[in-house]
Amino acid sequence: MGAGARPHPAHRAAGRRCHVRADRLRRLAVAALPVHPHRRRRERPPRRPLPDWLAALGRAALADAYDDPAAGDGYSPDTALINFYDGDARMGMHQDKDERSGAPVVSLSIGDSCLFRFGNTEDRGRPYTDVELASGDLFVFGGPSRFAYHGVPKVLPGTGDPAVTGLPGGRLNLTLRETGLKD
Ligand SMILES: O=C(O)CCC(=O)C(=O)O
Repeated sequence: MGAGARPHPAHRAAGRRCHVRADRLRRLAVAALPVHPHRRRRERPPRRPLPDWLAALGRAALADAYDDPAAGDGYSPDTALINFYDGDARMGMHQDKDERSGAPVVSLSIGDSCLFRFGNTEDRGRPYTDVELASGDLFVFGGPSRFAYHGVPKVLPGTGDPAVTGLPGGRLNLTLRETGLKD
């Protein structure tokens, strides 16, 4: 996966981070933009299958994060959850527990950087690690960190490059998940 692929040492035993190339980012930003994060359920269009190239990106992220070409084998995400953060947006500490599978969650950042808080599996408090996620960073929640509490205390406005992402401002986060849901 290109420059920045080596996970930060702080995340070797916890979540794992790597980086995605700029041309992929533009493709993802364009694909993601029509989805409004606050659209009410009854207004949602029917679910469409996750594009193969996006699932392949998830598999490549696992192989990269674990330094193991086989780590993505069998990973079959069926859902991409997309969050848009404007300059003031935050996300509180929470665990991702809705999926029926314990398969890893692969999280991709596009646009403005953010402060990402990666915690423990017991509660929302310390110990946690704060890490800046920039556009193109992939963060993998797998193994013992799959159900770690995490959140986004702050977005860093003006840190993204619209020429690369096509996003005029704000931050998009896209998480790949195996939900096992059919529709
Ligand atoms: O925006 C992020 O990096 C985290 C998103 C998240 O925690 C979630 O969708 O559950």
